[in-house]
Amino acid sequence: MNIDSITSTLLQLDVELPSWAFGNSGTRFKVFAQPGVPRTPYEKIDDAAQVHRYTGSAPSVALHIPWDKVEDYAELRRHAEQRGVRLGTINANVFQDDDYRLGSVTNPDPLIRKKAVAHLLDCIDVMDQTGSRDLKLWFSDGTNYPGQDNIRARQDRLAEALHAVYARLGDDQRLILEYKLFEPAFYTMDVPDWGTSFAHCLELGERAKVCVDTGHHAPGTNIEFIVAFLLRAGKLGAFDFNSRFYADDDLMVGSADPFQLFRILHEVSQGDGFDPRTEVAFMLDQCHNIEPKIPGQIRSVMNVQEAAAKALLVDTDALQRMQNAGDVLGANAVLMDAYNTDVRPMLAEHRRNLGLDPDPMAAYAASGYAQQIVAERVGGSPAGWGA
Ligand code: AOS
Ligand code: ZN
Ligand code: ZN
Repeated sequence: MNIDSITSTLLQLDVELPSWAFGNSGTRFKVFAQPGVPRTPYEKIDDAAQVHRYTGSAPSVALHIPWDKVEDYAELRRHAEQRGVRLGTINANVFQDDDYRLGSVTNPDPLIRKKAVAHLLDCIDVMDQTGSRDLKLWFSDGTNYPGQDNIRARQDRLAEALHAVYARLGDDQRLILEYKLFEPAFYTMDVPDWGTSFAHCLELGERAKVCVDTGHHAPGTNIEFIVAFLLRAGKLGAFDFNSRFYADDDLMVGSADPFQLFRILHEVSQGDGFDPRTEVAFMLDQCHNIEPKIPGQIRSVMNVQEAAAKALLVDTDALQRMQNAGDVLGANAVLMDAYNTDVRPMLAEHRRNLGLDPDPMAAYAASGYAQQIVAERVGGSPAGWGA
């Protein structure tokens, strides 16, 4: 194995952090407030910068508008740069207003559709100031009951809104369309699966791509197939990484099923998705409801790195030989050899070479930052889900 080529690919693997991972979050049953969580978007960036400091692989932060609304985005951008990170994907939010009870861009009421599209266009204004490349769209739109609305008409309204947004993008900006099987709508979602997202993106053009959120599928869905298909078609724009046992659990990536993450990243590797020129954004979309948030993000970045290192360890020449020879067991063994390799010593060495602590979790714990934010951040209203 060529360890140098593995580590040079790992060097290029940037994992984008979600600002909302640092704020308080929970389920519809309870939000457990944690002491020391950020009170402002500025403090979320400070915390994200800690994750980058100890992993060296998380140089950008995705924002969520309006949760991360500030007066001056250029100032927020400078703040990020001073902390050694940059502002990344802008996530739009057209799901939290009372107006959106029957949908946002697919709402039967044209005035509400207009309001939703106006927000999406505002998000592009924000991107112009933050220097962000990607606008990520996730729509909670859908219906709960058969007959509630016209499924085809809702697709027409969706297409119309997407066209208006796409037309406003700058030359270097992209529209990333996320899909989700169910929730909050339970009968139909207007973008329920990768096929729907893919079809709309195809119609829009080159700069419209699909986001695969690993938690947004039916149980048993073969996500690596979707990844392989989209990469082949040049339409894989981004991942929202997280883990799930049951539904959209938003747990730490690689925790519930590290083998699935390996299989997904093997397809990324096969499709040249680790090459920055392929422009696949590797984002986390997670909430840390009961565990501390900064270490939760550090652990997640490490989980992505471990699965990526294993995927890069696959002996692709041997694999192809076995596949061509129809050697079913041989081919499977090549893949499993890579998966069963303990890559942690290699990653520790990689970090040492970068001047980082080989154990990011321990280094962060020893830094005293967790105690410092508890002492300093008293009395604010934490930002994030439910803010
Ligand atoms: C919702 O289920 C999606 O995963 C979106 O990516 C959402 O925008 C994100 O969870 C934060 O709002
Ligand atoms: Zn997501
Ligand atoms: Zn989700």
